[in-house]
Order: sequence, then C-alpha cells, then structure tokens
Amino acid sequence: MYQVYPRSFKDSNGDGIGDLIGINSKLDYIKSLGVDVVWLNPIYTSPNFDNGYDVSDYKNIMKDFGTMADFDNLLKGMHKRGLKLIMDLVVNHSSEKAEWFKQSRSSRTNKYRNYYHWWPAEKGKPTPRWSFFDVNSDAWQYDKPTNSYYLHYFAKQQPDLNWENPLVRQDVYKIMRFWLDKGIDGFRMDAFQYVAKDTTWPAFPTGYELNIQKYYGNGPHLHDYLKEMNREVLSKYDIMSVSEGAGTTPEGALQFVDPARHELNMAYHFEGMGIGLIGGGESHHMNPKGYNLLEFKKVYSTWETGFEKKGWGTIYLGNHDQPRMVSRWGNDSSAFRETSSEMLSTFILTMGGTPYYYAGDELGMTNIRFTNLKDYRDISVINRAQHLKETGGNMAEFIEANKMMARDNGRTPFQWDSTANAGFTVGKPWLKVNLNYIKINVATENKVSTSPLNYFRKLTRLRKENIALVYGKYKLLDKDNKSIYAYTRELNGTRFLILLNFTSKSAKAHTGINLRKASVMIDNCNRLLKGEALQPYEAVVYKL
Ligand code: TEU
Ligand code: CA
Repeated sequence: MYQVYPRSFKDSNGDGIGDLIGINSKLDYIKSLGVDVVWLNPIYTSPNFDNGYDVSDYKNIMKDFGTMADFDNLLKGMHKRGLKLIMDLVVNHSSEKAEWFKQSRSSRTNKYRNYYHWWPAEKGKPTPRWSFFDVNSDAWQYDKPTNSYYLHYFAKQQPDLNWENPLVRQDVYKIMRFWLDKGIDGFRMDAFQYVAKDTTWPAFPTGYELNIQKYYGNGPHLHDYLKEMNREVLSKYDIMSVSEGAGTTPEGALQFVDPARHELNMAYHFEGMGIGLIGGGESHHMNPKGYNLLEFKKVYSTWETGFEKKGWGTIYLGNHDQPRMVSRWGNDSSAFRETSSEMLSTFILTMGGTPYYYAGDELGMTNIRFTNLKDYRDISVINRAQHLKETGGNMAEFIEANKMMARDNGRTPFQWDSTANAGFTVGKPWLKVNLNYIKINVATENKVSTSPLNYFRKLTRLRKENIALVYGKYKLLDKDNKSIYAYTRELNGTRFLILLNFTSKSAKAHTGINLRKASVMIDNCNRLLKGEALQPYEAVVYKL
C-alpha cells in the first residue's frame, strides 16, 4: 500500500497545490515501485482547516484538486496499470460547512439536529472532553444560534457526527456506495475507532487524555455499527477496508479484523508511534535520547504474533501524521541517511501484514525542521502555538519539539528532480520544499543502482517473489540485543533470516543460526562475507 498525500505529490497547474491530474501524470512512477494499492488522503470538497479531513461535500472533489472528470480519469489510469485505489473515509466528523451541520446548528428542531452531538447550555457545562486540535483542548464548542455546545474531538471546524443516530449511518453508507459504484477498491476509515460514543457523557479520570485511545476508542456499539456497515455495504463489493486505530491491544484489534466477525479487513495500531515519546502519544515530545530498540522489538513482536492465527495486520513507520520515517526511526545525517532509511524499509517489507508505505520514504526524504513558526500550515501546530502564546508557555521549547514531531515534516512537497521546487510545482508551493531536494529526488536516485529508491524496488520484488515474507511465521531472535533486530519468517520449510542494525556502530547478532549454506537475498551495505558483524544501519535478508 503506497500512501499519496495529494496536496504534496505533484502540481499540474502551477497553483502550488498538488492535484489529481498531477497524480495521474505520475502513475508510471508509482507502478515502477512495485506497489499494488494507492491510498489517497481525502480529496473531497473541504474548506481545508485540516487539509481535507474536514469534508463539506462527500460526493464531490475538492476544487484545489480538480474535478470529478479528473477523478474518473485517475481511477481509470490506475486500473489500467493494475493499481488499486483506496479512498479516505472521514466520518467521525464532518466540516462545519457541511450541509448537515449548517442545518443542524440552525435550530433545535431541525431534522438534522441529531446528526451531531449537542448539549443545551441551560443545563450548564457538559462533562469535559479533550480535543486534539482545539486551542484550549476543549472538545465542547458553544454555538450561539441555539444556545448549545457541540462536540468536536478534533478542531472546532470538525464537529463529530452522531453515529448513535441510524440516519447518520444510512447517509454514510450512501456515500460509501456512491464511491464504490464508481469502482474504487476500498476505504481507509479515518479516526474510526472514535465514532461510537457513550452519550451519557460519563466523567473520565484526570490525565485520561494521555491515554486517549483507551477512553475515546472502542465506544459502546462500535462493533454493532461495523457489522451493520459490513452487512449493508462492504460485503456487497470486492473491496478492502482498513480502520485507522483499533484499540490498544492485538486482542482488541482482532475484534475489528477477525474474519468470522464480518467487520473489517485490516486495522492499524498506534502503539509503535508512541515509542520514545515523553508522556504519551499526544505529548508531541520525543525523548532527546531517542527510543529504546528493546521496546520497539517488544511492541512490533506483540502485534506481529497477535494476528498469527487469524485476522490481518498492517505495518508502517510513517504517514501524513508523523515525522519522516528516517528522521524519527533512523538517522538522517548525511553519513547514515541512505543506509538507515533502507534498513527501515527492509523492516517494513519483511514483516507480516500489509505494508503501508508513505510516499517520499522510498527516497529517504527527511524532516524539514522549521525554525520559524510562520512556515507551518498544520492546524495542530498553529492552534497549540496560539495556546502557548495566550498562556505564556515556552515557545522556544515548542519550536524545538516540533522539529522532530510536527506533522508538516512529513507533508513537504514530493521531490521529483533537482529543478526549482523539486519539480513539484512551477508556482509557489503551499508548504516549503525541503532544500535537500537538490540531492534527494527521483531523477537522481533513478540513476544510482544503490539508491534508497532502487533498493525499495528490489525489496518489493523480493517480498512478492517470496510468499514466506508475507505469510511466514515470525520468530524474534537475540531478543536482548540492544543494537540489532533479528527475526526469522518461515513458511512450508522456507525460512528467511532478517538482521537489522538500528545503530550507527557496527554490531553483531547472536542468533545461533549457521549461515554457511545461507544465501544473501538483499543487503544495503554490499556485504561480501556471511556472518561477520553488521555495519552501521546494515540490513540483510538471508534465505536459510
Ligand atoms: O488522525 C486521527 C488521530 O487519531 C490523531 O491522533 C493523529 O494521530 C493526530 O493527528 C496526530 O497529531 C486522523 C488523520 O490521520 C489526521 O490527519 C486528521 O487530522 C485526523 O484524523 C482528523 O480527521
Ligand atoms: Ca494544482
């Protein structure tokens, strides 16, 4: 699964914003990577407070991105090349500009009133709820026209839909059918674990926001809604579905993806993304000492074995909500950027489940590390900065933390070549281009056989030609090794050994496996001898 952030992929008309015609013009590139499916972040009509995650018209295309005809052409272009298309379905909330919400807020008796969660102000303030993007982290927004508060887990421009209302669910199913009937191949369901809410609004313990998935995820009836959606929509088409988030444990996630339950096909977890963060996943502060590989191994081993018997997982190290993979999990200094990004790609492509790979990581694109707050476009950073300003918080520390964690690090324009603006646009890009594009770009890397780009192509081929890398049983080796992640994947007597050095020093794995008869299937350090120590950030896959 190759994830394309449409706003930043390729601009066709010089307005500085990536668009559908732009993506269409790059399908041969995408195909050349050896990926099968493309997931597009939201492309529906939106006022763009959260880059399309605030949808105002679910059955139309965002003006910035083009027209419905452009969409139809894009889908055709993908299918012609044997690529599948997955759309982002954003239905935990809509935009405040959606017709449903305009009606809903207009009067207490409007027929769309119960499409959202309202609390009449004469009853006092509702039970506190924490918001991801609100300036004051308050998920209840007072709305004057009807003297009521509405709920928004994300920004106040993103009111939460009321899934407890069957009419809302039926309307969502209609939207899904509209796109499925056009021939798309499935949905990535945004923030889906949050849709169901306990509308008696119980109080949560202090500090619950640091464990938000536990309190907001898996609300009552969530699985009833999924079963209903499966019955009414998903099961009627030959498509796939993946939920963003699925509780906090593999057992919980299995409830989404156990085929016997008839809900979804895949789900992705957040536990990996929280590794090395101080004070929980939403603190946006990376421990300056980095992260602990032993913890990393433990988390990924737990999720890997959680789907051993049934269900199906996913594996990813980056997306549009995260820093660049190499900056967060590898080492983006010039000495190690290429090797460490290749090592991380090797990890993703040799684990079980479906790999989700974020566009640009195949080049080893890095965090941009803005030093000026004005360069940010993400509502999350902008609103947190405003809060700090209002409360006199430590701005210098905030700027520093965002150099690692801000979402815009992963959203800078895709780097095609060494011409102006990395060949992304002939206009002014909506978000600054990372200046390292002069070196890190498709055109340059295409020409070098050992580039991260060409290494990635070898990896996708290796995975496809060796089914054991997809379905094989996973076994962690040398568990206490603080430098190396070592594991085997085995299916019907075919066994692979994967060795990954996560550090900038050479290191030795102690797997007890005799490599005399093993063959090197892929390696990012031009390995000549078998068995000796791994070089910094070396990745090697042996067939045993
Ligand atoms: O993200 C939902 C989510 O759970 C957040 O915690 C996410 O990790 C957060 O953005 C990090 O700061 C989804 C989308 O992927 C994200 O881009 C949207 O902003 C969000 O939903 C609201 O639609
Ligand atoms: Ca454009």
